[in-house]
Amino acid sequence: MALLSILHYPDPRLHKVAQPIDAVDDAVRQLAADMAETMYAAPGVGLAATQVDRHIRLIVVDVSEDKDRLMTLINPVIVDKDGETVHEEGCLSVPGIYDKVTRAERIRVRARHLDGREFEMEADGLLAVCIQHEIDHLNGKVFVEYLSRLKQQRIRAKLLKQAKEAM
Ligand code: K1U
Ligand code: ZN
Repeated sequence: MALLSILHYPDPRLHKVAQPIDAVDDAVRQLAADMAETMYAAPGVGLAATQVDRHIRLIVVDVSEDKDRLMTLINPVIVDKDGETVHEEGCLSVPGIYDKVTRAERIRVRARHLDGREFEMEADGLLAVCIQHEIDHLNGKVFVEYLSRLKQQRIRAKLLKQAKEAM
């Protein structure tokens, strides 16, 4: 397995729309394993392939306390949603920035397992928030885009300054 490097906002590659996965092969399984390792090491509770510069529809999520409930979702689609919840979000691609985002409270998701089988699941709480956040990544959307234009400008300037200082 390998640790992958994570793109940081405002990298334009974070806005690419990911392509559906036609066949779940060894390359996809390897990428999923590397993404899980990268998510746990960060540490984070989710990661989308977009964030590691792979533009295919693959996400990994684990919101459990003991980090023993890894979920890998291929071609995830929200087929039903209801309610509204406001949750403080973070993002491994926007380090050090946390802010409140309004999303659906409960979702029903259709996806494929790593063995190619299709499944549906229901989610609420942090799991629902995290899956919506990761699917946004696959659609080229970063959570800061839910914030005001002024906040987005400040975040962009702060992260560009940090990136310059790290060079
Ligand atoms: O997509 C990502 O960048 C991962 C992101 C997922 C997420 C977190 C919170 C709300 C919505 C989506 C993160 O994992 S940020 C880090 C984080 O939340 C965390 C880190 C360590 C322990 C617990 C949480
Ligand atoms: Zn994120």
